Amino acid sequence: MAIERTLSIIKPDATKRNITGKINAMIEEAGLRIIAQNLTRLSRKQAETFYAVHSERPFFQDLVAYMISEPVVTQVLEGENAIAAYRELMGATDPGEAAEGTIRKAYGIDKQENSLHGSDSFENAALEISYFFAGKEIFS
Ligand code: IDP
Ligand code: MG
Repeated sequence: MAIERTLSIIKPDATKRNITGKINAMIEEAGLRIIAQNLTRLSRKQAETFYAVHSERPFFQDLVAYMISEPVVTQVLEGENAIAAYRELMGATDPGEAAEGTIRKAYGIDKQENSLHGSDSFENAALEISYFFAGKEIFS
């Protein structure tokens, strides 16, 4: 088993409802360590660049507007197989389809306001961590 790092974002629906601590508790209970964390409000440009892979999708403009509507918490998580482990802990994109015990099942509102982002591959984890944490302190 490899120790990996992944990029997590606690999204605006969760910061707005004041449940970032509850989400962090589930992350820590699952054995992932929060080794960097920052509360920030994304600019439109940052959100568009971060989600550029979805720029042709019909929900893209709504997604960007949502992502900049409130602050987000950006995090680097570390642990065994952290990338896949966090995707599993998050649950399905649509909280209505998310498994019991997942964070999206517990706290997600709908397919857009689903409380979390997690990197989906080793390559994207490295890119996304450098996008938000280049030059910033990361602990491990
Ligand atoms: P993921 O976050 O589970 O990796 P993606 O398919 O990569 O899901 O989509 C990125 C984000 O775009 C989702 O987390 C969600 O906020 C939003 N999104 C995805 N599909 C839809 C949709 O059909 N309607 C509205 N928003 C969506
Ligand atoms: Mg994705």
